[in-house]
Amino acid sequence: MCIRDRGFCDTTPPDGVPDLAVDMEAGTSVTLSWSAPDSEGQAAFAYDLRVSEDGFSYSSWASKPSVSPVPVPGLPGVRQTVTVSGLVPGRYYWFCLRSVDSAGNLSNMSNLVWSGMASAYSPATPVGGRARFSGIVTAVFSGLAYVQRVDRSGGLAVELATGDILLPGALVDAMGDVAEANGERRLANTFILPLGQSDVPSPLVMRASSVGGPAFGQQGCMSTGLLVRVAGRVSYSSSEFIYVDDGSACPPGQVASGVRVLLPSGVAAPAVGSWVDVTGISSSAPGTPAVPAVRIRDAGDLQVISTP
Ligand SMILES: [Ca+2]
Repeated sequence: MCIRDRGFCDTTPPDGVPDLAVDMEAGTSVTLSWSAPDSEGQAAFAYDLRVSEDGFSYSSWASKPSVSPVPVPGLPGVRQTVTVSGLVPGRYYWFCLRSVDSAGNLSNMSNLVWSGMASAYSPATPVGGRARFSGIVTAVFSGLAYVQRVDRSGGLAVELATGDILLPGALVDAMGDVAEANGERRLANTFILPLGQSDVPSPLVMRASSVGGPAFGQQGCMSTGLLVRVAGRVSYSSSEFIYVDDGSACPPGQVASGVRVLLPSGVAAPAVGSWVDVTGISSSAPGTPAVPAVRIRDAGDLQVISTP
């Protein structure tokens, strides 16, 4: 826009804000902060902060509601904050900040930030509740990823939306509806925010009798969703799964002693009597009730130590 001021025509917008950040989420409000942009060496004239539940583009920005009140722009570089309230728990919100100078020149969009107004997942979260789970992706199957906490204290299956591409080692913040399949919890209708890339953690070594944890009548702590490692003798073998028996007691009523290990297609089943070292996700297989199972990712997860 050209407004003549002191004899010159100002067509230079303030700089875009590159460091908009979510500082705090509390109940129905979120606190954002950013560094005040440079407007030709001066403070900008005003901010326009917008909120959206489905992201932003330059063409959609103007149709999103503005947030008010927002602070008056400070001098370039000054850190500024605003608390946005009245948000609905269980939804996620995008925020985008732009500023204008006194001639009405509108800056570029800031970086986008996302706030998931959902509580962190815990086994006490009811099915149907909205929850959030952050961690490292350890395995990706068709339409499903397994995410575990960085400290390996828990894991969760996360349904992938069409087009979601995740690699093992991805650090993610996932939010979705808590659902259950085969006795195993998962997040459905998921929104996944990638945060970076790390290494896939080492598997947690456990006895066959601990796979799945108490939710499956097993011992120990809740291990569903974790990358684990079990070793033992093959007590049952079929093209789809084997049982690995390490001498620990497993729930009765299964086809063989030990814990079930699910084989992906193309992975040959070792014969009964083989000794194996298995890495995979502590998961479950359909049944009444569902049975605990280690879900291996690929042939490299099944090491045959000896054959009969
Ligand atoms: Ca200007």
